[in-house]
Amino acid sequence: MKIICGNHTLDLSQPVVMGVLNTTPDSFSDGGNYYASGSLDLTLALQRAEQMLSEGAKILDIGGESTRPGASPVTEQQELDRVVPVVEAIKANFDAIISVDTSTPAVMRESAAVGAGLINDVRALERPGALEAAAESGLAICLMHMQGQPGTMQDDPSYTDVVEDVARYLQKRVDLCIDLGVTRNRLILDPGFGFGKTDEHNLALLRNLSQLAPSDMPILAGLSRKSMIGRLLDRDVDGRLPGSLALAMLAAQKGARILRVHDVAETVDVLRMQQLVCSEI
Ligand code: 7PM
Repeated sequence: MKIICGNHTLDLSQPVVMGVLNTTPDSFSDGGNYYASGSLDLTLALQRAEQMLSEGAKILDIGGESTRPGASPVTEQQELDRVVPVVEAIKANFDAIISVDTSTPAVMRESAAVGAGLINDVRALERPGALEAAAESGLAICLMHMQGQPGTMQDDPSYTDVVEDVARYLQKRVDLCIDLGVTRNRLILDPGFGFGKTDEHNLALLRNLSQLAPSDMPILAGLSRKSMIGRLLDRDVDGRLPGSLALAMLAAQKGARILRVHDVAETVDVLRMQQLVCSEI
């Protein structure tokens, strides 16, 4: 399985790691805060990028909007100011596939213009103009399922059948992309763990992961440090590495081809070990 990311081609015959690099000033979960005295410090962001790449990340995911409940909404200009310089700097220094975690058409366009390879949209291109911007970019696109809006999505998540509902939604978003000329080999699908889901919903999605996408489309799983681990194991965010690694391995076993994680070196080791054991069937 291969995915076209603008000028790059991403080989997904084995699962790969996407490392998270948040550029929001209030970000806590990637351990990074690239704001020194209020302004974005590109040198710090580049150091983190270099570290994740040396640890084996194949993709870096750059985000400028916090989807945390209660996070302050970001304006288009703020998001552009946070994301585009980081994409540009990483592109200038490293040969990496750069993903932009955005729902904003202008951020998609400007990021594509400075060398991004993938658009990672937690709103699956639902914002006005996003489908068109992503389609025209020529980049790979990750379509993620979310029920509700970030601020309130965890209030009372409800589904008829979570696996069927999420699969049907993703298929509808795929169809819209194809209608706009996006080729199938640019699309990645993601159930959106934790985005409008109870722990039982998340577990059902993980158990049935391969049912969520057509067999020619890669699945991305983002489970790293998520609050479901906190609740299921009673761990605060600093104690979620073992749970995250277990879930990364289980997701890979269930067919995930991209693991979105904060702890790159540890996850790469786990996936290598799994590959060594499981390739000898
Ligand atoms: C607060 C709430 C902080 C949620 C951080 C998060 C995913 C993603 C995120 C995912 C894809 C986090 C999330 N999660 N993109 N962006 N899939 N495609 O825990 O699961 O990192 S942000």
